[in-house]
Amino acid sequence: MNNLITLDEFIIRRQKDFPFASGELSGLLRDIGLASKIISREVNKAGLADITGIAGNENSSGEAQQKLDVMADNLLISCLKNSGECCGIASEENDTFVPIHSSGNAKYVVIFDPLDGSSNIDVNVSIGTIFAIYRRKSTSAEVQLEDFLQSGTEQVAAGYVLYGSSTMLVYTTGKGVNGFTLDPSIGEFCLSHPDIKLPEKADIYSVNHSAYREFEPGVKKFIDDCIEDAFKFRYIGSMVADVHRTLLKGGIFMYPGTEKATNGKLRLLYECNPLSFIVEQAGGKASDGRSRILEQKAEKLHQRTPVYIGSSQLVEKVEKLIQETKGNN
Ligand code: AHM
Ligand code: MG
Repeated sequence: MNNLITLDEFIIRRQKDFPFASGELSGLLRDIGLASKIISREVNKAGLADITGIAGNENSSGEAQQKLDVMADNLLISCLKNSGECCGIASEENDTFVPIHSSGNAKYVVIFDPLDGSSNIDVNVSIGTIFAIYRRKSTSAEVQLEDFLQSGTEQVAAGYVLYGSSTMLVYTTGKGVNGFTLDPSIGEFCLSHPDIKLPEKADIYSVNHSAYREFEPGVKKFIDDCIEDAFKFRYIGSMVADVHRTLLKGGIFMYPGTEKATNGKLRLLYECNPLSFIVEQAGGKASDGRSRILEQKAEKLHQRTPVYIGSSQLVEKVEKLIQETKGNN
């Protein structure tokens, strides 16, 4: 118990890092922490829902049972609406952004993927919540699209919550990366991974191999070299879990484009920008194969991008191979 630091306590201590902070950002981070504890509770009983629920779409209390990703989305939206610190949100689950009218002069917008890796829910494999916080740009009464279409370098804070063998919240405000593990017995996130640094050691690669034939030549060559060098191959299929492993053990996670889907699958605003901010803050790199993810221009909310993220030397190597083999087939 001696050195136990809870997430809330840590956030308050860190507020002093920002001389003119009004406490709004701290409040927002605490609200996201609270929402994620509730999501964690629901995720942990996912398998029970079918046992304890009654036929149809209702549970034993007569409430409609929701799919977990919809539940997580609604929960985050209502926590952020109630917080008073956020003037608008955009969620991967929704087509467009939602202005929050009740928030007076709140200056932040939050962009999130409520439950990433959702195809893993039914098979009891790790999933996660990803979030990014930006300062509002527009001055009109209501938030505008431009407030959400900011480049990743403008992020004020970003983080993720991993619902795995334990629940962890990892976040950055641009001054390093810290990780907290949920202690369910006291219901608190406790600092467990202070000042995370992505290891230089880089002998793990992570990619959906089934699309190999459709990758561009530089990416194929990179994968061939990984195999040649006897790298370990790991792929969970939940970006949060794959990036979390990369953050702690080193290596590279990739979701390249293909001929049919030139920009791959993953979303710039909801997934790639926040995770890139974290990885860079931990000493790693994140690229779209040509340039830095965080400098990409956001043109629409659900924009996709190829992504190569992890240990600097591997990201640089794949960028170089892509460059060298451009135009080859
Ligand atoms: P989702 O937002 O629908 O859950 O999809 C995103 C997920 C990522 O977590 C993961 O990296 C990727 O999809 C896996 O895709 P694939 O099944 O094509 O390998
Ligand atoms: Mg997602």
